[in-house]
Amino acid sequence: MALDIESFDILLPAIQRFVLERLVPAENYLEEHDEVPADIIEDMKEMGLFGLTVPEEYGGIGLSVSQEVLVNYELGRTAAAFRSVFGTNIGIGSQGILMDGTPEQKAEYLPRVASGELIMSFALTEPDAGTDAASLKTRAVLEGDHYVLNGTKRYITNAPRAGAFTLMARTGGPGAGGVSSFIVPANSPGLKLGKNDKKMGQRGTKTCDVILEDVRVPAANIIGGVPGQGFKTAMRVLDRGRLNISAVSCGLASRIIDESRRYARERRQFGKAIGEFQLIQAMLADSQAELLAGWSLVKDVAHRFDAKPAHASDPDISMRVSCAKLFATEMVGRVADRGVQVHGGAGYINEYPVERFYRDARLLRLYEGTTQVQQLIIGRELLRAD
Ligand code: COS
Repeated sequence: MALDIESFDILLPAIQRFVLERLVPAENYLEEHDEVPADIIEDMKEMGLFGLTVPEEYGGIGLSVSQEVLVNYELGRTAAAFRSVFGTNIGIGSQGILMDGTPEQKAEYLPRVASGELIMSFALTEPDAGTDAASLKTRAVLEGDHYVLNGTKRYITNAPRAGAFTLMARTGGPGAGGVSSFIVPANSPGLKLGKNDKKMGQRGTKTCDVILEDVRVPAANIIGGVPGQGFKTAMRVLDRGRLNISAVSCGLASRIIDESRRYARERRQFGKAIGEFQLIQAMLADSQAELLAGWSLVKDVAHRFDAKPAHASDPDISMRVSCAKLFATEMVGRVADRGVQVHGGAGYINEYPVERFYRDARLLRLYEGTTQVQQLIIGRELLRAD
């Protein structure tokens, strides 16, 4: 699956312009109001951003993974909250249906996802099951042709905006094999949202608890129709999600470097622009070299992702995805830190973008699998018997 080259050559510059002309100027509003303006969300729908990865047959644009990372790089060059509006929709929220759903599930949900009519969100994490996702406790008990769900999901991105969740619950015994993925409509009786989480950064993104009390979901809403496959669906979805977080990290690093070099050219100390001092140049140079290394890795993994049979799992690709997430998210952490350093005291002041990006970047090393989870996945694959 890929968008034809001519159309993509129009789409990518259009997204670059949208970021530069619409999103970057709205960053101050976002920071102040903790809200993405409604007119921007409408523009996103019109541009087709909600359907970037949904195949054309379901009304989307159908980007390949290699194209998707290029788009996410551009979206990474502004505040994370803008991408977050539609990011779960085209990413972890709907990919489970796309990868493992039945033809009926795809036909019912994907066209509404692509148009932006339906926001989907991914609900895996729980109060007692974060990194150890296979230990999740939310129970789904079969009663006739429905499952009854009870439990709490935590830190669920876009939950307040979601019309439906891809939600993992336990239908069987302990461990990964007892987990199923469900499509759970947000308006199901018994489903409640907690209050919005107050976060360190990424203002404008919405996360909260999703609380399930005797929520009845048709058995037909198990993704793929077969119980016990939900953990694998979640992991496969996260493989693609983690690569996209890596691309966003690279985009953000490039924006921080641009802000830093602009400041280094303008700011004068000791009678000259601070950019003329080699100690400032050294910080910029380290950031640029690390960015180029990370971005090369992300593009390489994306090409390999596209080359494997669609929706098949491949431990080697998963390992490479984890290398990309590990390197790119740690890299942008260092770049953000240097960005603040180049700005000196100004870097600690909220009106400068680097202060916000420093806080935004911190989450990239945590969500969709911490750095330590990526190390674990890489380590296991390296030590697996040949
Ligand atoms: N694709 C397909 N299948 C996968 C897979 C992948 N990427 N990764 C694991 N699986 C399969 C395994 O092959 C295994 O199947 P079998 O039982 O048939 O052999 C099953 O899933 C269980 O895998 P594993 O034994 O590796 O599970 P663990 O409990 O050891 O979990 C980690 C491994 C820690 C890597 C996993 O729980 C994880 O990624 N945790 C982080 C969760 C996360 O990212 N949370 C963020 C939420 S979204 S913001």
